[in-house]
Amino acid sequence: MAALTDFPISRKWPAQHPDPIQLYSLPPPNGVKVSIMLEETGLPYEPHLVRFDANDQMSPEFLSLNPNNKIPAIIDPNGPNGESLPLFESGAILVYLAAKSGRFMPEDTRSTMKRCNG
Ligand SMILES: N[C@@H](CCC(=O)N[C@@H](CS)C(=O)NCC(=O)O)C(=O)O
Repeated sequence: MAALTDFPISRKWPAQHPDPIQLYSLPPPNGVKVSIMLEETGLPYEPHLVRFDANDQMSPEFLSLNPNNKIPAIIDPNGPNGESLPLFESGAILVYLAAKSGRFMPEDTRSTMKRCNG
């Protein structure tokens, strides 16, 4: 089972608190939507600023988490089965956080979509 310190990104952005979700991001829309989701779900997280003006997204440490050099990315040290889960792509992160928190995702997607579509 990988510990947070096994991820090279934690060398450039060390965790002050190793238990909460680690967020690597900054405020453009793709970053903000994950920050909003974390705030709305109340899931504890530790933010780390990825500075575009320093080209942080191209650093080997960041690329080890997301080879696409895009924010946002997260590591959940307490992912499924208690294992660390690294994740990138804002949509995938939103779905994961909805599932983890049990919020913002309908239990019955089909009937919800029928209601939306009339
Ligand atoms: N499909 C990706 C897009 C992420 C994305 O485009 N991130 C931009 C900022 S909003 C980025 O990191 N750009 C840095 C770069 O391209 O070097 C997602 O939804 O997460």
